[in-house]
Amino acid sequence: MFIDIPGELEAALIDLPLPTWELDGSFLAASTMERYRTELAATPRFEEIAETLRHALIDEGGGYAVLRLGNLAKALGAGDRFRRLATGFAAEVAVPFSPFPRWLLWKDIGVKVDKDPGKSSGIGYNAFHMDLVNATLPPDYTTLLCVRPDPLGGGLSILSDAHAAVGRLSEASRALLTESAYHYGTFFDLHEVGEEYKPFPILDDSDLGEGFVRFTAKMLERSELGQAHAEAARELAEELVRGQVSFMLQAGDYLLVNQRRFLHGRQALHSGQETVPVCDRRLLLQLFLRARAGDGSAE
Ligand SMILES: O=C(O)CCC(=O)C(=O)O
Ligand SMILES: [Fe+2]
Repeated sequence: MFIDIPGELEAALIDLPLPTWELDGSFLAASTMERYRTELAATPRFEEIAETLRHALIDEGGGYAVLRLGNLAKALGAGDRFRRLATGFAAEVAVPFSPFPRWLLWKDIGVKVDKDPGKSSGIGYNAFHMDLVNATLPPDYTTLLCVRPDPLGGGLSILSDAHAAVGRLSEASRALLTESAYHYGTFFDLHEVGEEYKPFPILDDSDLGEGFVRFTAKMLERSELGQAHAEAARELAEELVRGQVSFMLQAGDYLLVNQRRFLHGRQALHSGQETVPVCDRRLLLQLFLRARAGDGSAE
């Protein structure tokens, strides 16, 4: 679901004087959200675009959206003014927050040639996953703002409807996925995402098409799992790939993913990243969102 910004709205947003945001603990401050909302609501057709965005993320069959902010990025650069606008759009969906004390809201995802290639900021295939999978309360939304795509042309984003993939599995596999037999990764100094969840079930008792499918295909390679449980997880990974959509994020594209509906990942970057100067490499900015109580997507 790609959402274009009408020209009249772009023009108004380029001139909009959004102030620096403030934080309240790990969350965007309510006063900032109110201020942004007031300023944004006065621009032409903003409410309509915000409503389209919410529908794309929450409605039946939906679960992700790409807001095309490329013209705004071109006009404003990728600095604070542009980030404030993206933060304003995000706050229309849910409450922006940072689980990592090190990062104030937006976290850089650059390209590191010597990192585990399959992990965030690695150069390889980043397999289907949800972010913060091993937290009892993962972010309801994960969002990625593309500052620069891979100049060599790799790095397609991949998305897959998690509940649809689960629906294609056998009863027996689904039953295995409801058992607390899975674990992945470490958990250290994370805020507002609950406790470490270890071991965890991939599915809640009854997968009614809602709730998290707590899955990361990275566990298949990196966690010791029992054979039957690993096999069921592998089947889920295969179904996710079977149902995937892929597209290239362009500069200024803002991908928002409802983590209760869709899992995400990324194809490998193009070979030869070590020849690209660090300042020209692919760069995304990541921001997490917490659903507002009672908006239908919270538990
Ligand atoms: O690089 C990407 O496009 C996705 C990165 C990602 O999913 C992550 O870092 O959690
Ligand atoms: Fe991710």
